[in-house]
Amino acid sequence: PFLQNVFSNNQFLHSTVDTQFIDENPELFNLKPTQNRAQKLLHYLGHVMVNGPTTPIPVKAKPSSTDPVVPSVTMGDPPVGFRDVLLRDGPEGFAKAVRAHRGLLLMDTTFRDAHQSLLATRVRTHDLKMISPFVSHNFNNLFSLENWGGATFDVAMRFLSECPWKRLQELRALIPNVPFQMLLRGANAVGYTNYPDNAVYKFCEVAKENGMDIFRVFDSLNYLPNMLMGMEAAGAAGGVVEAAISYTGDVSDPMRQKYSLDYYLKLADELVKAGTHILSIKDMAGLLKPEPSKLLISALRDRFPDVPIHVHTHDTAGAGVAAMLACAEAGADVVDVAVDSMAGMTSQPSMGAIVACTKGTKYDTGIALEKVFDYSEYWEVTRGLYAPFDCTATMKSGNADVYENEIPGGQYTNLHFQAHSMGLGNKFKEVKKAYVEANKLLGDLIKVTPSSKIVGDLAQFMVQNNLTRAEVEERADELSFPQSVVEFLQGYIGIPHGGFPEPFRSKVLKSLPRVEGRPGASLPPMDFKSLEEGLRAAHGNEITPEDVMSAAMYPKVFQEFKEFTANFGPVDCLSTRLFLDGPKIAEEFEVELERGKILHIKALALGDLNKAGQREVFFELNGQLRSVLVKDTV
Ligand code: 3PY
Ligand code: ZN
Repeated sequence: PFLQNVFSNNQFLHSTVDTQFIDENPELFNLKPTQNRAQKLLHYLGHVMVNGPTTPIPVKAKPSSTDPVVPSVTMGDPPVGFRDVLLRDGPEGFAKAVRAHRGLLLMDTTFRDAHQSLLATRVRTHDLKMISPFVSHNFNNLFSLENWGGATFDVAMRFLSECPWKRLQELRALIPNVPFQMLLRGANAVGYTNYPDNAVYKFCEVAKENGMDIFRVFDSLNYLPNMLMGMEAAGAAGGVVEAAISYTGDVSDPMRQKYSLDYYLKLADELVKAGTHILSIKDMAGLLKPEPSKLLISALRDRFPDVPIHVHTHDTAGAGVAAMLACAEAGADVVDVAVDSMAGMTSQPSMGAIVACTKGTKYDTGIALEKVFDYSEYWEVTRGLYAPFDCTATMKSGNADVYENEIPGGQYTNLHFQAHSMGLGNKFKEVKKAYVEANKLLGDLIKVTPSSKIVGDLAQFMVQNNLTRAEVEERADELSFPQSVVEFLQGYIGIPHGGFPEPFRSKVLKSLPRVEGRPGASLPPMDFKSLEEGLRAAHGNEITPEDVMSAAMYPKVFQEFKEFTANFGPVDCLSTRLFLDGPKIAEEFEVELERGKILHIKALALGDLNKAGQREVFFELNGQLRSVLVKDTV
């Protein structure tokens, strides 16, 4: 924002003001030197040229050198979409319109879950913005675009050095007609632990103000009190509440009855009774085959004829398209897809496949297949820029073993990658087996962030220490379990369906305290005022309400992000190739700092190593010679 200091405040400059005016407006003396964004970016680029990228690179692969081409977009305003309905009729009217819609509706996950599952959540705002006008003009028939929440919030700051709120604001400005959807981890908001209730309420309020429309609220144990709190927070903010039941097991298997059809229907009853606008089934591991899809969705359809049903899945086994078609036939209103080149494996099923398979039927999506091809081509080339993070470096196909291990999409990719990067490709099987055993030890949990991480931590602990399930059970009182496991047993994320496993719990916890009931209920409220004051003291007066929320969710990550940008400037303005790889010598390029403010940069030369272990890197910036001194740490 424009600084209203004594050199710029109109009232101060042009009228006689008294000392009271000065007293009441302390920002008049906010005299920080003008930020030299250009020089900071040169510092960043020089740093990348000398030392490589600042973000950790898991795969030994370079970003592709082919730059994506954005398909052309017609001039003028984008066509009317479901967001126009939402703005006009509010959440209830929107839900009615969705239910009344003929044909199958789609949510596009390309901007969130698809890259969280395939590219370690690394897709940058820069590449999302480029294709946004095309989405707005050609995909106005979407139910929603999932573009926020889940892991994106943390990763944006931690690994991409960009502000998640700015992403939301910029996408909102470019896509006014398609509802935006986010994944809210209930009482865990966009983090991994329970936050005080007022933090979740405030988070939803600020998200809604910044353009978020639909809040998919889940709890990793389907723990109803946590879910209700998240739903109330989203509803109080004026958002569309989409309560999501996390799905595990197999409702069509008589041998797997802990999570039976009846279990899901009873939970759905509670969520509908609590007033959810949309009811969602969140199949985070991709366990819904066509048969259980039919059973579950048709039972929900019969029970709640007026509530829109939205199904989420992952294509890990390769049966995602078949399952989503079965859901549509059983009465689902909306299913989740990702654009073809970002679909499949641990991501969502392919948009093009669903659009093609339903074409001309009563489930026709109304989406033009040629536009899907254009969209997919953009993402295919863009995906090449993220080669250093792409799971296909090691993962070559889907795997139906997910029906046994029930590992959620994103975690499946992570565990696969970890095993392979340690040169232990054949260990993945062992990790998956241990995951199954760890899940049994913990009483057969719903597994999704953060409960999936707890099961994963226990599995890793078992592999590392070469322990079987029987040995863990036997020696539970003497082993030092991972902290996440202990805290889970203490009740810090809620109570699992069927209660805690005994005698395992008592043996592990001994006299450690146990949380009674909903964890957030016993947390003291967050003091936003003092948090904001602390942030102003640390980072200056330009702290926004959005920054306060970032710090509330991730205090340390936010601080490091602020320090990074104070040093290296707005790196989100750089193209992804420049961000990850830096420019080549003699390369000329432009960087748009803000609308109309463009830097012309040429990388000239890398100097020799000096005695202090530094190199001078030479650039031309808007025709003038500039250099930066960078410590060579390679
Ligand atoms: C998340 O919590 O980030 C998820 O995607 C869960 O499926
Ligand atoms: Zn998912």
